[in-house]
Amino acid sequence: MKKNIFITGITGQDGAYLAKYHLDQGNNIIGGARRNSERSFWRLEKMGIKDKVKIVDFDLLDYHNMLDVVKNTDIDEFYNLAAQSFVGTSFRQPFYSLKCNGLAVCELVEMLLEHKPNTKFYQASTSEMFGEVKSIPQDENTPFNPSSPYGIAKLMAHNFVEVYRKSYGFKGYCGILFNHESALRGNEFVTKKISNWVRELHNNKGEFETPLQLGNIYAQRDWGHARDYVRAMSMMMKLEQPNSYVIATGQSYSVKDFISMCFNEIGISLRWEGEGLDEKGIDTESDRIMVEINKDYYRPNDVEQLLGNSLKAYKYFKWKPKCSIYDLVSDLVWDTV
Ligand code: NAP
Ligand code: G4F
Repeated sequence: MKKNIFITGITGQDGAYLAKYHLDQGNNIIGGARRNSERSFWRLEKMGIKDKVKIVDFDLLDYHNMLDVVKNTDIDEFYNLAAQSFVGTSFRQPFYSLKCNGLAVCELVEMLLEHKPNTKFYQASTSEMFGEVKSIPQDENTPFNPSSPYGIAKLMAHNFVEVYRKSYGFKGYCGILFNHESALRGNEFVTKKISNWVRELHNNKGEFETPLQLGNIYAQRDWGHARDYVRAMSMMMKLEQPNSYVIATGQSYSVKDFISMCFNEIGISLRWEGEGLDEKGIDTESDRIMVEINKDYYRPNDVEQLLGNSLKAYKYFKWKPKCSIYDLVSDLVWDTV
């Protein structure tokens, strides 16, 4: 039967992939988008689905707007993907991030429980909640230890959903998703920043003005493809019992590894020289400096290593990723959705 799917953050990376996934399943999509001076639907357009989704006004920071949407919309599955999603910004705008990613989610949960208790709710939780990790790999039993305002806010929302699930039977599902990327990723995230630079280098036949500038290239991430991860969201929402699940590939690479993979994709191999702020990535063939370290891109605090174990998701709904890290690098460098 056709379901009514509501997606907050429909203009974001996951919003676009999730909308496409549900449209392919024959469902109706209603997307929540906030007012901007120029609302951009480029991701939905790039996916070829802009005209297939209904857009309504939705802002996490407007209580009455959220209440109006919850009370007056017929919704089977509600996916809360909206957030201030950039960890770096959360250090500069901590209270905005706490409100958007934490408090507003608690308000939303409360109003759904009161007005639409049969609606299933998905919360976009994150591996950033593990922060300074207590064990490797991380699974649903690993203690949370956030190390950014973003992580603190997301943990607040996550805990709230879990407590409401246990206390009131709230139908809240949490996906603890590790980093996932695609050609629809925002340009400020490290994978997109690297792959954009590399693609331009290729398109400009090797010419560039300034080497690629990056911060902590020793951070390690478990990077998957957004297409695989939205499938996991929908699969967990099909289960009768709500629960929380880690979604990850089980493989971790450093930012430095990722840089080399992107350059390899256009036939350039790098060698590394120097240490700390003086470290540089150099084209082995031409000896030109391609990558430099820039202290402006360091954060006050960083999550050093993320590696997820998603065996629980496999056990309960047979999810595992289809895309390899090489598929992901290729989609990013060649801008393919
Ligand atoms: P994204 O591309 O940055 O999209 C975020 C979306 O939230 C955008 O549609 C944005 O709208 C919207 N938004 C921001 N503030 C809002 C507000 N006050 N009211 C309503 N909408 C607002 O992020 P994503 O990568 O798709 O991630 C989706 C969700 O998963 C986020 O909650 C993120 O924190 C979480 N998550 C992501 C990852 C990952 O690796 N991608 C991993 C774990 C968890 P505008 O277009 O108007 O800015
Ligand atoms: O791409 P990033 O900005 O992603 P980050 O901080 O891991 O957060 C993403 O994943 C989370 C899941 O764990 C999501 F919840 C969150 O919404 C977001 O999608 O940075 C990755 C790593 C960091 O260690 C950062 O310090 O790359 C390092 N890095 C090094 N140079 C850089 C840069 N990050 C960015 N964005 N830009 C740089 O120049």
